[in-house]
Amino acid sequence: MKIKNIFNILKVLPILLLTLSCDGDSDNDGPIIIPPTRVQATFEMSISPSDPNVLLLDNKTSGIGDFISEWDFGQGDGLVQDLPGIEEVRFDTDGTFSVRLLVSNAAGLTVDSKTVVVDNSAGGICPNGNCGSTSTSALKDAATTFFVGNITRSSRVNAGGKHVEVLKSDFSSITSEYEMKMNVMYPSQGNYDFTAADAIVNFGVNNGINVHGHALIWHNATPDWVNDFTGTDSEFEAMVKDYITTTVTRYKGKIGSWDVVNEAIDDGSGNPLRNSVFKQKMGDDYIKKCFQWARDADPDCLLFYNDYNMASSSGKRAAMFKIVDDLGDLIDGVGAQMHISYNGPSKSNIQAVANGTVSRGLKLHFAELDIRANPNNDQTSLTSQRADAQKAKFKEVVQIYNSIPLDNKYALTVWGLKDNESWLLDFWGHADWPLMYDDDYNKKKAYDGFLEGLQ
Ligand code: 9MR
Repeated sequence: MKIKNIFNILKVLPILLLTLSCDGDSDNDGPIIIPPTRVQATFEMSISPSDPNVLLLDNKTSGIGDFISEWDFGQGDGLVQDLPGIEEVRFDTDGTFSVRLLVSNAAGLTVDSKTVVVDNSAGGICPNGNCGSTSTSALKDAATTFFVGNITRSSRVNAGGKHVEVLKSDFSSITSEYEMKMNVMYPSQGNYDFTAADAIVNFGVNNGINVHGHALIWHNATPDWVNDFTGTDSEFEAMVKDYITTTVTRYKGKIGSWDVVNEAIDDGSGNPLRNSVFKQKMGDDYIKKCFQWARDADPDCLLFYNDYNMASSSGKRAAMFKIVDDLGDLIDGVGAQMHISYNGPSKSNIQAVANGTVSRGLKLHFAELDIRANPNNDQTSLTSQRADAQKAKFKEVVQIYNSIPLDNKYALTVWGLKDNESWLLDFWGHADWPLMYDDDYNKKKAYDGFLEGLQ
């Protein structure tokens, strides 16, 4: 609904023709017609300081000659002519609107458009379309009894910029998203490559940020030469021992913990051990051997077993605790990946992971937290209702973690900073918004959920 009155003075002016007189020594002498230039529609918008449901629209289009500017406020009222000064437009209804400025002259039509999101439960028109948090509390400062982690990449820590700024301001622990896995650190036999891992570890050390090592052994990040290993089984085992010893020793004293083995349990019936190349060549006790070599290389480093679906599958959880019990003193903690959704698994199933870990006197790492807001692909944008539900789940997870005894706490690691960087988008192949920051690093409601979970 437009506030100010519209008066219709259409400024249709003639096409600009410029006639120049020339010397006359060319066959092509004569009037030169300079065609009108296209004028690019441009506008700026802001929220009225005196009314959070009023948008201020400022037509910034400039150019040579005359042009007509018209607005489409995206509320079904058609086109209205732009008037001198700033337009004030009310947006009272929740929803997402497309505001367009259409500018035409004799050269044609150009359009500038911007999206307006209104969420009255979040206070009216959302700044930059972000109906999320305006909190200024840093996560790491609010969480005083455990590390708040996130993932990173060497390219991102090397580039600096906003990613690094947010990591440093909100997080007290980092995990390499993929560069501290065997396929990257040990790409060919006898040739280690720690370039990327070094960059990440050094970034953590230099900035006083804990580094969690992830992950020494994972069937899904094993280089081809290891999967196709041509030597004997004892040569294979010696190779794995050398890899673990070399890697853990390299970062001794620099990183606080390692996921020694990741995702060793199969999802199939009975949750047996996955039939990985490590199991095939080293036997069922390959996990114990790997933990022993890691322990020997750095006795002060916390050693974790890390796996997914710990909350949603009681069978897998039981298989995980069986592995953990068999490891005895070789293991310090359980890494429970938290790839979950706004609507599940239930609070009691998440609590069961915490209870099982605490009752064994182990540290708990809620690892790889992301909360899908669109698991059934029934949304094209993050609605206010879904953002609220996602926020509630973030709060629930943090509350459960924050309530365990101090001795069992270690870290809660979120698997990604901004929504558009999440691995889930490619994995599921449709839109989702599973993290705490939107694509522009604005804090979402999920961020407030995390903070509220700490209260
Ligand atoms: O998010 C990670 C993705 O960028 C990597 O390509 C992939 C392979 O290294 O690993 C992803 O992270 C996985 C994590 O290491 C273990 N649990 C499942 C995560 C998602 O696949």
